[in-house]
Amino acid sequence: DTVKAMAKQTVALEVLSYHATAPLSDAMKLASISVQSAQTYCLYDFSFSDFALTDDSTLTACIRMFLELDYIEHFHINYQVLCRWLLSIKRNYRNVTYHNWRHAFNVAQTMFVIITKSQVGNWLSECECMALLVACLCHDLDHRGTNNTFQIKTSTPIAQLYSTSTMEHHHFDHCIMILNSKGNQILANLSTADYEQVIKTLEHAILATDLAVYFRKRGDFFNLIDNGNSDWSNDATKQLLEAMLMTACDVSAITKPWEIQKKVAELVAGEFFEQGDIEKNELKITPIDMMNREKKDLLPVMQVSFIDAICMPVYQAFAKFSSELIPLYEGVKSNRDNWQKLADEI
Ligand code: 5BB
Ligand code: ZN
Repeated sequence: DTVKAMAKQTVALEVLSYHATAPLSDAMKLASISVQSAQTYCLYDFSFSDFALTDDSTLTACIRMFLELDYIEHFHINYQVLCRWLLSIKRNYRNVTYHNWRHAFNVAQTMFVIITKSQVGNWLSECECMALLVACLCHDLDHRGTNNTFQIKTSTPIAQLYSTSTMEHHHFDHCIMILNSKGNQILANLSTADYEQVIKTLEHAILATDLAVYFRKRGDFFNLIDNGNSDWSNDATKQLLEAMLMTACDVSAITKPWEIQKKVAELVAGEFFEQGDIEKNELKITPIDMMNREKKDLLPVMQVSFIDAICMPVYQAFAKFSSELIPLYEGVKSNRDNWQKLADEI
């Protein structure tokens, strides 16, 4: 209808004024840089962190992941196109405190360890695994540092387009736009069938990063795990597995060594407080505690509830799914202890 058409036009104009793919010259420069070994970047470690890496190293580390998984050969990806696509993805993340390129990069690294160390590859095809890695890199594209509730409350053009999973639909649209941009088409040499499978997986994987979708789906996943399901080969169970993998990777900062978890939690809190500031100063409403700077002492208590309500169940399920994934569960338990100790001090 007319309202939707106008909203679509507004989003398109906004995107045009902000979005740009990377220049070819940058891609040529990146393509000439040598890519270090996976060990050098610690790519196979659950305790990986991006903190010590330069921006260029985050890009070469991504190339290393594609090389290790043999996707460049297998999917006939032109090396310079991969470089340009990665540069474009990076520049289509905004300079927000948490939902920026570094977050997407870390999420992708967790997916990389899971794909390489667990038996998900027994159940998911090469196409599906590559789609999951690409989905991680793209899943928060063009995030503005404000959540779905905020889009709805302030009726942004994106909220007029999508009333549920608002930002996630936008992240997917943005992902498709970059994949279709000249010089950025990493999927150009796939067969039609493979291309369709990758796009379908990408869409449901990115949409699955909406917390509401996780809550809707997780009961079925936990039931399958608890009943000792050992066959993930049908479409419905595969899709469920993929969705849960996206959540496990998205919130994986919660599984990291304490020093890393502490720093990331500060970034998450920082972004929430910035939304709270807008709500207070511009919308003249009282933000919820999580977004209220004046309630920042509640951080440890909130992290404990976040862990109990959202994180622990998903990592517990994955620990049962594959013993190789127990370290994620151990990590979240250890961080829970640390946050609980801090909570007890208040
Ligand atoms: C999360 C859901 N929300 C609608 C209400 C609040 N909760 S919460 O109580 O679990 C909560 C989570 C409260 C505070 C939090 O952070 C304070 C700094 C968090 C929290 N969320 N903490 C984290 O370390 C992380 Br990471 C996150 C994730 C933020 C992005 C949400 C995407 C979820 C995808 C499944
Ligand atoms: Zn995310």
